[in-house]
Amino acid sequence: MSNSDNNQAGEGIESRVRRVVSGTEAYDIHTHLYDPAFGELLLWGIDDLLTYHYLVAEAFRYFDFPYEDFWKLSKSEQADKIWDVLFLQHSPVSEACRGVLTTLQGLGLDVAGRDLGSIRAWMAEQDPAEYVSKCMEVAKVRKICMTNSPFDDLERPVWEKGFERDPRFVAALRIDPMLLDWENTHQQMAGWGYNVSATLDESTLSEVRRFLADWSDKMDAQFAMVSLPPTFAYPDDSPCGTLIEKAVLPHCRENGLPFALMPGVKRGVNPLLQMAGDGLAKFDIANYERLFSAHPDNKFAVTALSRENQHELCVAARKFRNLHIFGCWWFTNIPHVIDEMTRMRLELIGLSVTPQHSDARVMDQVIYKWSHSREVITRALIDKYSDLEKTGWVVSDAELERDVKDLFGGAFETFCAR
Ligand code: RAT
Ligand code: ZN
Repeated sequence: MSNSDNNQAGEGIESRVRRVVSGTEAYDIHTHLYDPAFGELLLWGIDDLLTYHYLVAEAFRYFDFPYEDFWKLSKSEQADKIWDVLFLQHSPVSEACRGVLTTLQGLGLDVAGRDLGSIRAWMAEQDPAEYVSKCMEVAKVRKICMTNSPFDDLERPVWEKGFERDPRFVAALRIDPMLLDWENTHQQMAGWGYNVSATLDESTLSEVRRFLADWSDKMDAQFAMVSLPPTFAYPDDSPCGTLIEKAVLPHCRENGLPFALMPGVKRGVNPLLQMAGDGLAKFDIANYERLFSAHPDNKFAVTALSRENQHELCVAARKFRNLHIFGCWWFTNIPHVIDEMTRMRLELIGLSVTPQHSDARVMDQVIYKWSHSREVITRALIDKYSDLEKTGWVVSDAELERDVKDLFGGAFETFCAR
Protein backbone atom coordinates (compact mmCIF):
# COMPACT_ATOMS: atom_id res chain seq x y z
CA MET A 1 0.00 0.00 0.00
CA SER A 2 1.39 3.43 -0.86
CA ASN A 3 1.86 5.96 1.85
CA SER A 4 -1.05 8.03 0.64
CA ASP A 5 -3.45 5.07 0.67
CA ASN A 6 -2.55 4.30 4.21
CA ASN A 7 -4.56 5.82 7.01
CA GLN A 8 -1.60 5.17 9.29
CA ALA A 9 -3.02 2.72 11.77
CA GLY A 10 -4.67 4.28 14.75
CA GLU A 11 -3.97 7.86 13.72
CA GLY A 12 -7.00 10.04 14.50
CA ILE A 13 -8.58 12.50 12.09
CA GLU A 14 -7.14 15.51 13.90
CA SER A 15 -3.58 14.37 13.49
CA ARG A 16 -4.19 13.24 9.90
CA VAL A 17 -5.64 16.60 8.86
CA ARG A 18 -2.75 18.41 10.56
CA ARG A 19 -0.23 16.21 8.79
CA VAL A 20 -1.80 16.64 5.35
CA VAL A 21 -2.44 20.40 5.61
CA SER A 22 1.04 21.12 6.91
CA GLY A 23 2.57 18.96 4.19
CA THR A 24 0.63 20.41 1.24
CA GLU A 25 2.39 23.10 -0.73
CA ALA A 26 0.21 26.05 -1.73
CA TYR A 27 -0.22 27.97 -4.94
CA ASP A 28 -0.55 31.54 -3.66
CA ILE A 29 -2.97 32.96 -6.21
CA HIS A 30 -2.78 36.66 -5.32
CA THR A 31 0.26 38.51 -4.04
CA HIS A 32 2.12 41.74 -4.70
CA LEU A 33 5.45 39.92 -4.90
CA TYR A 34 7.69 39.87 -7.95
CA ASP A 35 9.82 37.40 -9.82
CA PRO A 36 13.36 38.02 -8.47
CA ALA A 37 14.30 39.32 -11.94
CA PHE A 38 12.42 42.52 -11.02
CA GLY A 39 15.25 43.32 -8.57
CA GLU A 40 14.33 45.93 -6.00
CA LEU A 41 10.62 45.74 -6.81
CA LEU A 42 10.61 42.51 -4.83
CA LEU A 43 10.52 43.71 -1.23
CA TRP A 44 12.00 41.64 1.58
CA GLY A 45 13.56 42.08 5.00
CA ILE A 46 12.74 43.62 8.34
CA ASP A 47 12.33 47.27 7.29
CA ASP A 48 9.82 46.34 4.60
CA LEU A 49 8.05 44.03 7.04
CA LEU A 50 7.71 46.83 9.58
CA THR A 51 6.64 49.50 7.11
CA TYR A 52 3.87 47.30 5.62
CA HIS A 53 0.86 49.57 5.13
CA TYR A 54 -1.27 47.41 7.43
CA LEU A 55 1.15 48.33 10.25
CA VAL A 56 1.42 51.97 9.22
CA ALA A 57 -2.35 52.34 9.72
CA GLU A 58 -2.09 50.77 13.17
CA ALA A 59 0.93 52.84 14.21
CA PHE A 60 -0.84 56.11 13.38
CA ARG A 61 -3.46 55.24 16.00
CA TYR A 62 -0.71 55.97 18.57
CA PHE A 63 1.51 58.52 16.79
CA ASP A 64 0.82 62.10 17.90
CA PHE A 65 2.95 63.91 15.28
CA PRO A 66 1.79 65.18 11.87
CA TYR A 67 1.41 62.64 9.06
CA GLU A 68 3.96 64.41 6.87
CA ASP A 69 6.67 64.08 9.54
CA PHE A 70 6.42 60.33 9.19
CA TRP A 71 6.51 60.36 5.38
CA LYS A 72 9.69 62.51 5.46
CA LEU A 73 11.61 59.78 7.30
CA SER A 74 13.76 57.13 5.60
CA LYS A 75 12.36 53.60 5.44
CA SER A 76 14.47 52.38 8.35
CA GLU A 77 13.56 55.43 10.47
CA GLN A 78 9.89 54.70 9.78
CA ALA A 79 10.51 51.07 10.74
CA ASP A 80 12.13 52.22 14.02
CA LYS A 81 9.09 54.32 14.88
CA ILE A 82 6.68 51.47 14.11
CA TRP A 83 8.75 48.95 16.07
CA ASP A 84 8.85 51.30 19.01
CA VAL A 85 5.15 52.13 19.13
CA LEU A 86 3.61 48.81 18.09
CA PHE A 87 6.06 46.33 19.60
CA LEU A 88 7.78 48.04 22.54
CA GLN A 89 5.29 50.57 23.85
CA HIS A 90 2.35 48.17 23.43
CA SER A 91 2.15 44.41 23.03
CA PRO A 92 1.97 43.34 19.36
CA VAL A 93 -1.36 41.49 19.52
CA SER A 94 -2.86 42.64 16.20
CA GLU A 95 -2.77 40.18 13.30
CA ALA A 96 -0.26 42.22 11.28
CA CYS A 97 2.03 42.69 14.32
CA ARG A 98 1.84 39.04 15.31
CA GLY A 99 2.66 38.28 11.69
CA VAL A 100 6.05 39.97 11.96
CA LEU A 101 6.90 37.80 14.96
CA THR A 102 5.69 34.57 13.32
CA THR A 103 7.79 35.46 10.28
CA LEU A 104 10.95 36.11 12.30
CA GLN A 105 10.39 32.92 14.26
CA GLY A 106 9.91 30.98 11.01
CA LEU A 107 13.23 32.34 9.79
CA GLY A 108 14.86 31.01 12.95
CA LEU A 109 15.35 34.36 14.69
CA ASP A 110 14.89 35.09 18.36
CA VAL A 111 12.04 37.53 18.98
CA ALA A 112 12.07 37.41 22.76
CA GLY A 113 15.11 39.69 22.95
CA ARG A 114 13.20 42.52 21.18
CA ASP A 115 16.51 43.40 19.51
CA LEU A 116 15.79 45.11 16.22
CA GLY A 117 19.50 45.81 15.65
CA SER A 118 20.48 42.13 15.64
CA ILE A 119 17.51 41.24 13.39
CA ARG A 120 18.68 43.90 10.92
CA ALA A 121 22.24 42.63 11.08
CA TRP A 122 21.11 39.07 10.29
CA MET A 123 18.96 40.26 7.40
CA ALA A 124 21.83 42.28 5.94
CA GLU A 125 23.83 39.06 5.53
CA GLN A 126 21.17 37.24 3.51
CA ASP A 127 21.46 36.56 -0.19
CA PRO A 128 18.23 37.75 -1.90
CA ALA A 129 17.89 34.74 -4.23
CA GLU A 130 18.39 32.22 -1.44
CA TYR A 131 16.07 34.25 0.75
CA VAL A 132 13.18 33.85 -1.72
CA SER A 133 13.66 30.08 -1.72
CA LYS A 134 13.92 29.99 2.05
CA CYS A 135 10.68 31.96 2.54
CA MET A 136 8.82 29.74 0.07
CA GLU A 137 10.20 26.61 1.73
CA VAL A 138 9.25 27.71 5.25
CA ALA A 139 5.79 28.84 4.07
CA LYS A 140 5.38 25.69 1.97
CA VAL A 141 4.40 27.71 -1.09
CA ARG A 142 5.13 26.11 -4.48
CA LYS A 143 3.97 28.86 -6.84
CA ILE A 144 3.25 32.57 -6.50
CA CYS A 145 0.99 34.71 -8.63
CA MET A 146 2.20 38.28 -8.94
CA THR A 147 0.05 41.36 -9.62
CA ASN A 148 1.34 42.85 -12.85
CA SER A 149 0.38 46.24 -14.15
CA PRO A 150 1.42 47.55 -17.57
CA PHE A 151 0.52 50.96 -16.14
CA ASP A 152 3.22 50.78 -13.47
CA ASP A 153 6.21 52.83 -14.61
CA LEU A 154 8.67 50.76 -12.60
CA GLU A 155 7.34 47.41 -13.69
CA ARG A 156 6.57 48.05 -17.38
CA PRO A 157 10.19 48.51 -18.55
CA VAL A 158 11.17 45.14 -17.07
CA TRP A 159 8.52 43.38 -19.17
CA GLU A 160 9.42 45.42 -22.23
CA LYS A 161 13.08 44.55 -21.94
CA GLY A 162 12.31 40.87 -21.29
CA PHE A 163 13.91 38.57 -18.75
CA GLU A 164 14.28 34.90 -17.92
CA ARG A 165 11.20 33.87 -15.97
CA ASP A 166 11.45 32.12 -12.62
CA PRO A 167 8.93 29.29 -13.09
CA ARG A 168 7.74 29.67 -9.49
CA PHE A 169 6.33 33.14 -10.28
CA VAL A 170 3.33 33.46 -12.59
CA ALA A 171 1.60 36.65 -13.70
CA ALA A 172 -1.84 38.25 -13.41
CA LEU A 173 -2.69 41.18 -15.66
CA ARG A 174 -3.95 43.99 -13.41
CA ILE A 175 -5.96 46.68 -15.19
CA ASP A 176 -7.40 49.02 -12.54
CA PRO A 177 -6.21 52.26 -14.22
CA MET A 178 -7.80 51.25 -17.52
CA LEU A 179 -11.18 50.44 -16.00
CA LEU A 180 -11.35 53.09 -13.31
CA ASP A 181 -9.60 56.06 -14.93
CA TRP A 182 -10.12 55.80 -18.69
CA GLU A 183 -9.89 59.55 -19.12
CA ASN A 184 -6.19 59.54 -18.24
CA THR A 185 -5.30 55.99 -19.18
CA HIS A 186 -6.35 56.27 -22.81
CA GLN A 187 -3.76 59.01 -23.30
CA GLN A 188 -1.07 56.80 -21.83
CA MET A 189 -2.09 53.94 -24.12
CA ALA A 190 -2.14 56.27 -27.12
CA GLY A 191 1.45 57.19 -26.27
CA TRP A 192 2.37 53.49 -26.48
CA GLY A 193 1.04 53.21 -30.02
CA TYR A 194 -2.54 52.10 -29.48
CA ASN A 195 -5.01 54.07 -31.55
CA VAL A 196 -7.46 54.82 -28.74
CA SER A 197 -9.57 57.88 -27.93
CA ALA A 198 -11.67 59.00 -24.99
CA THR A 199 -14.78 57.82 -26.82
CA LEU A 200 -15.26 54.09 -26.62
CA ASP A 201 -16.22 53.50 -30.24
CA GLU A 202 -15.62 50.21 -32.05
CA SER A 203 -12.15 51.16 -33.27
CA THR A 204 -10.98 52.16 -29.78
CA LEU A 205 -12.45 48.99 -28.26
CA SER A 206 -10.65 46.88 -30.80
CA GLU A 207 -7.38 48.62 -29.91
CA VAL A 208 -8.07 47.97 -26.21
CA ARG A 209 -8.50 44.28 -27.04
CA ARG A 210 -5.18 44.39 -28.91
CA PHE A 211 -3.56 45.95 -25.84
CA LEU A 212 -4.99 43.23 -23.58
CA ALA A 213 -3.83 40.52 -25.99
CA ASP A 214 -0.30 41.98 -26.23
CA TRP A 215 0.11 42.23 -22.46
CA SER A 216 -1.47 38.87 -21.71
CA ASP A 217 1.04 37.34 -24.11
CA LYS A 218 4.01 39.28 -22.83
CA MET A 219 3.25 38.28 -19.24
CA ASP A 220 1.78 34.88 -19.96
CA ALA A 221 -1.03 36.10 -17.70
CA GLN A 222 -3.04 33.45 -15.87
CA PHE A 223 -6.00 35.82 -15.51
CA ALA A 224 -6.99 39.48 -15.75
CA MET A 225 -7.79 41.34 -12.58
CA VAL A 226 -9.32 44.50 -11.13
CA SER A 227 -10.30 45.87 -7.72
CA LEU A 228 -13.65 47.64 -7.77
CA PRO A 229 -15.36 50.29 -5.69
CA PRO A 230 -18.54 49.33 -3.79
CA THR A 231 -20.53 51.43 -6.27
CA PHE A 232 -19.71 49.17 -9.24
CA ALA A 233 -22.87 48.53 -11.25
CA TYR A 234 -23.77 46.09 -13.99
CA PRO A 235 -25.01 46.73 -16.59
CA ASP A 236 -23.62 50.20 -16.85
CA ASP A 237 -22.68 52.43 -19.78
CA SER A 238 -19.83 54.18 -17.97
CA PRO A 239 -16.32 53.70 -19.43
CA CYS A 240 -15.72 50.96 -16.85
CA GLY A 241 -18.91 49.09 -17.76
CA THR A 242 -18.32 49.48 -21.50
CA LEU A 243 -14.69 48.38 -21.32
CA ILE A 244 -15.59 45.31 -19.28
CA GLU A 245 -18.45 44.34 -21.56
CA LYS A 246 -16.82 45.03 -24.89
CA ALA A 247 -13.12 44.51 -24.35
CA VAL A 248 -12.17 42.65 -21.17
CA LEU A 249 -14.83 39.93 -21.22
CA PRO A 250 -14.42 39.15 -24.93
CA HIS A 251 -10.64 39.01 -24.45
CA CYS A 252 -10.95 36.68 -21.44
CA ARG A 253 -13.52 34.52 -23.21
CA GLU A 254 -11.41 34.09 -26.32
CA ASN A 255 -8.37 33.15 -24.31
CA GLY A 256 -10.06 31.06 -21.61
CA LEU A 257 -8.83 33.45 -18.91
CA PRO A 258 -10.74 34.11 -15.70
CA PHE A 259 -11.49 37.72 -14.83
CA ALA A 260 -10.69 38.25 -11.14
CA LEU A 261 -12.81 40.87 -9.39
CA MET A 262 -12.01 42.35 -6.00
CA PRO A 263 -15.04 44.43 -5.01
CA GLY A 264 -15.59 46.62 -1.99
CA VAL A 265 -12.54 48.87 -1.78
CA LYS A 266 -12.89 52.61 -1.16
CA ARG A 267 -9.58 54.12 -2.17
CA GLY A 268 -8.19 57.11 -0.28
CA VAL A 269 -10.65 57.32 2.63
CA ASN A 270 -7.81 59.08 4.44
CA PRO A 271 -5.28 60.16 1.80
CA LEU A 272 -2.88 61.43 4.48
CA LEU A 273 -2.16 57.79 5.26
CA GLN A 274 -1.07 57.21 1.64
CA MET A 275 -1.31 53.49 0.81
CA ALA A 276 -2.65 52.79 4.31
CA GLY A 277 -5.58 55.14 3.73
CA ASP A 278 -7.98 52.87 1.81
CA GLY A 279 -11.23 51.68 3.38
CA LEU A 280 -14.16 49.48 2.44
CA ALA A 281 -17.92 49.36 2.01
CA LYS A 282 -20.54 46.76 1.17
CA PHE A 283 -21.57 46.30 -2.45
CA ASP A 284 -24.84 45.17 -3.94
CA ILE A 285 -24.49 41.54 -5.00
CA ALA A 286 -27.31 41.92 -7.54
CA ASN A 287 -24.89 43.65 -9.92
CA TYR A 288 -22.54 40.68 -9.78
CA GLU A 289 -25.37 38.16 -10.18
CA ARG A 290 -26.38 39.99 -13.37
CA LEU A 291 -22.78 39.96 -14.58
CA PHE A 292 -22.25 36.22 -13.93
CA SER A 293 -25.62 35.38 -15.42
CA ALA A 294 -25.12 37.47 -18.59
CA HIS A 295 -21.73 35.83 -19.24
CA PRO A 296 -21.95 32.08 -18.67
CA ASP A 297 -18.96 31.62 -21.00
CA ASN A 298 -16.74 33.83 -18.89
CA LYS A 299 -15.02 32.67 -15.72
CA PHE A 300 -14.98 35.00 -12.70
CA ALA A 301 -12.81 34.71 -9.60
CA VAL A 302 -14.02 36.93 -6.76
CA THR A 303 -12.81 37.96 -3.32
CA ALA A 304 -14.93 40.50 -1.44
CA LEU A 305 -13.47 43.01 0.98
CA SER A 306 -16.43 43.52 3.26
CA ARG A 307 -17.30 40.85 5.80
CA GLU A 308 -20.97 41.67 5.22
CA ASN A 309 -20.82 40.51 1.58
CA GLN A 310 -19.36 37.07 2.26
CA HIS A 311 -22.56 35.10 2.82
CA GLU A 312 -24.37 36.35 -0.28
CA LEU A 313 -21.22 35.81 -2.34
CA CYS A 314 -21.21 32.14 -1.27
CA VAL A 315 -24.86 31.88 -2.22
CA ALA A 316 -24.04 33.40 -5.63
CA ALA A 317 -21.38 30.69 -6.09
CA ARG A 318 -24.13 28.08 -5.57
CA LYS A 319 -26.01 29.64 -8.49
CA PHE A 320 -23.18 30.36 -10.89
CA ARG A 321 -20.58 27.71 -11.65
CA ASN A 322 -18.58 30.30 -13.58
CA LEU A 323 -17.78 31.95 -10.22
CA HIS A 324 -14.80 30.83 -8.13
CA ILE A 325 -14.47 32.43 -4.70
CA PHE A 326 -11.04 32.99 -3.26
CA GLY A 327 -9.14 34.35 -0.29
CA CYS A 328 -9.79 36.32 2.85
CA TRP A 329 -8.70 39.65 1.56
CA TRP A 330 -6.95 42.44 3.52
CA PHE A 331 -9.35 43.51 6.32
CA THR A 332 -10.91 40.03 6.37
CA ASN A 333 -7.47 38.43 6.72
CA ILE A 334 -7.72 38.12 10.51
CA PRO A 335 -8.06 34.74 12.20
CA HIS A 336 -11.59 35.02 13.52
CA VAL A 337 -13.00 36.21 10.19
CA ILE A 338 -10.95 33.62 8.24
CA ASP A 339 -12.44 31.01 10.55
CA GLU A 340 -15.98 32.23 9.95
CA MET A 341 -15.53 32.61 6.19
CA THR A 342 -13.79 29.26 5.72
CA ARG A 343 -16.47 27.36 7.63
CA MET A 344 -19.26 29.18 5.79
CA ARG A 345 -17.66 28.41 2.43
CA LEU A 346 -17.05 24.73 3.22
CA GLU A 347 -20.63 24.39 4.43
CA LEU A 348 -22.18 26.16 1.43
CA ILE A 349 -19.94 25.26 -1.50
CA GLY A 350 -17.79 22.38 -0.26
CA LEU A 351 -14.29 22.19 -1.66
CA SER A 352 -14.87 24.20 -4.85
CA VAL A 353 -13.20 27.25 -3.32
CA THR A 354 -9.74 28.68 -2.67
CA PRO A 355 -9.94 29.64 1.00
CA GLN A 356 -6.84 31.78 1.08
CA HIS A 357 -4.28 33.84 -0.80
CA SER A 358 -1.57 35.79 0.99
CA ASP A 359 -1.68 39.26 -0.60
CA ALA A 360 1.95 39.40 0.55
CA ARG A 361 3.78 42.58 -0.42
CA VAL A 362 7.02 41.58 1.27
CA MET A 363 8.56 38.18 0.47
CA ASP A 364 8.95 37.17 4.10
CA GLN A 365 5.22 37.70 4.74
CA VAL A 366 4.31 34.45 2.99
CA ILE A 367 5.63 32.76 6.14
CA TYR A 368 3.11 34.27 8.54
CA LYS A 369 0.21 34.61 6.16
CA TRP A 370 0.32 30.90 5.32
CA SER A 371 1.16 29.68 8.80
CA HIS A 372 -1.70 31.61 10.41
CA SER A 373 -4.20 30.61 7.72
CA ARG A 374 -3.12 26.98 7.68
CA GLU A 375 -3.87 26.77 11.39
CA VAL A 376 -7.40 28.19 10.99
CA ILE A 377 -8.16 26.08 7.91
CA THR A 378 -6.85 22.98 9.70
CA ARG A 379 -9.23 23.50 12.61
CA ALA A 380 -12.19 24.02 10.27
CA LEU A 381 -11.32 20.85 8.32
CA ILE A 382 -10.86 18.77 11.47
CA ASP A 383 -14.42 19.67 12.46
CA LYS A 384 -15.81 18.93 9.00
CA TYR A 385 -14.11 15.52 8.64
CA SER A 386 -15.00 14.64 12.26
CA ASP A 387 -18.64 15.36 11.48
CA LEU A 388 -18.35 13.01 8.48
CA GLU A 389 -16.79 10.31 10.64
CA LYS A 390 -19.83 10.43 12.92
CA THR A 391 -21.89 9.13 9.98
CA GLY A 392 -19.42 6.31 9.36
CA TRP A 393 -17.79 8.06 6.32
CA VAL A 394 -14.04 7.90 6.92
CA VAL A 395 -11.86 9.75 4.41
CA SER A 396 -8.76 7.94 3.23
CA ASP A 397 -5.41 9.71 3.20
CA ALA A 398 -5.55 9.85 -0.58
CA GLU A 399 -8.95 11.59 -0.41
CA LEU A 400 -7.68 13.97 2.24
CA GLU A 401 -4.61 14.85 0.18
CA ARG A 402 -6.78 15.40 -2.91
CA ASP A 403 -9.13 17.71 -1.02
CA VAL A 404 -6.40 19.76 0.62
CA LYS A 405 -4.47 20.10 -2.63
CA ASP A 406 -7.63 21.52 -4.19
CA LEU A 407 -8.10 24.01 -1.38
CA PHE A 408 -4.50 25.18 -1.60
CA GLY A 409 -4.58 26.22 -5.25
CA GLY A 410 -5.46 23.01 -7.09
CA ALA A 411 -9.14 23.86 -7.52
CA PHE A 412 -8.17 27.27 -8.86
CA GLU A 413 -5.75 25.75 -11.37
CA THR A 414 -8.54 23.46 -12.55
CA PHE A 415 -10.90 26.44 -12.83
CA CYS A 416 -8.32 28.38 -14.87
CA ALA A 417 -7.75 25.40 -17.18
CA ARG A 418 -11.46 24.71 -17.67
O1 RAT B 1 -4.02 44.17 0.64
C1 RAT B 1 -3.35 45.08 0.16
O2 RAT B 1 -2.13 45.10 0.26
C2 RAT B 1 -4.02 46.23 -0.51
O3 RAT B 1 -3.22 47.32 -0.50
C3 RAT B 1 -4.38 46.06 -1.95
O4 RAT B 1 -3.23 46.05 -2.72
C4 RAT B 1 -5.15 44.93 -2.40
O5 RAT B 1 -4.67 43.71 -1.97
C5 RAT B 1 -5.29 44.94 -3.91
O6 RAT B 1 -4.80 44.01 -4.56
O7 RAT B 1 -5.87 45.91 -4.41
ZN1 ZN C 1 -3.80 42.63 -3.37
